[in-house]
Amino acid sequence: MLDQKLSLVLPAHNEADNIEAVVCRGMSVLPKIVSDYEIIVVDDGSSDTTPSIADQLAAKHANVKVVHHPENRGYGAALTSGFAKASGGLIMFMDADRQFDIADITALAPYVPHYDIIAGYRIRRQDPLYRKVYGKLFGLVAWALFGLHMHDIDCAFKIYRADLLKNLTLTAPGALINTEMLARSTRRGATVSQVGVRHYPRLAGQSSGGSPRVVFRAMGETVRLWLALRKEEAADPDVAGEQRQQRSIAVAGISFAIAIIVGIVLRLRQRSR
Ligand SMILES: Nc1nc2c(ncn2[C@@H]2O[C@H](COP(=O)(O)OP(=O)(O)O)[C@@H](O)[C@H]2O)c(=O)[nH]1
Ligand SMILES: [Mg+2]
Repeated sequence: MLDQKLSLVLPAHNEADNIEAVVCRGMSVLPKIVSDYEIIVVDDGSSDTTPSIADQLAAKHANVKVVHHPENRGYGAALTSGFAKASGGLIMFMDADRQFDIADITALAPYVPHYDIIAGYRIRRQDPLYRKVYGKLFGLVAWALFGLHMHDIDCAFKIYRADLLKNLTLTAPGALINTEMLARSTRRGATVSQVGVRHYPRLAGQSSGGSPRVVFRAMGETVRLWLALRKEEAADPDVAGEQRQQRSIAVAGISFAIAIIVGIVLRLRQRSR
């Protein structure tokens, strides 16, 4: 049992068939792991009944809170809104689509006192093959451009120390948020532990993580983040260290080549439909 308050942030976009089960599971598991907790559902402009289900859960349970975005703003923007509302000393986030089981927090909890970030990685990712390929390519880009060595950078099952997270300036409105959080944290010297977690197929609702809109947006966000961090590092060399400063144009070239490959795969998939 951790003697801390944990804020669990659940970004939700059209998760009417999942959100209640995810919140209820959180309410049954978290009291066994932490001394206090809250669950923050971020409804990101859902067009189904997610907003009213979330409101009902919050009305019934004092530990459940809801943030509504009147319009869909994206995964990163939803996480950022949830973090702003969080009052715990630990902030965790997890997808609200039942592809993770909050019970796996038991695997992460022992590392909490020793690390700033405990990042889950999906032991056997239950997504189509092309999603796994994108995941590996993005992992390579994140290593090349931001020096991150992650098994599964976008795994939505992570615990951060709240004081670290709340002091980061997060700008990515979409899927790149995970990379941005890790890149900005590790530049401040944050320590990361990686722990395997289970992953389940999506049984209800629609996956949007591999949609062309999300993927292309993430590419744009990657370039913007790379430029922004380079600028920040140039203004404050202490933050980065020389190694990152001198990351070569060749590495950027490899990353753009990967981006082009992903673009071609997307095109071919669209055509084959
Ligand atoms: N805030 C926000 N969350 C989203 C959006 N699209 C999906 N999500 C949520 O992000 C999580 C993962 O989404 P999903 O589509 O399953 O992505 P995948 O698991 O990578 O295929 C789920 O909790 C979704 O409800 C979006 O546009 N905005
Ligand atoms: Mg999913």
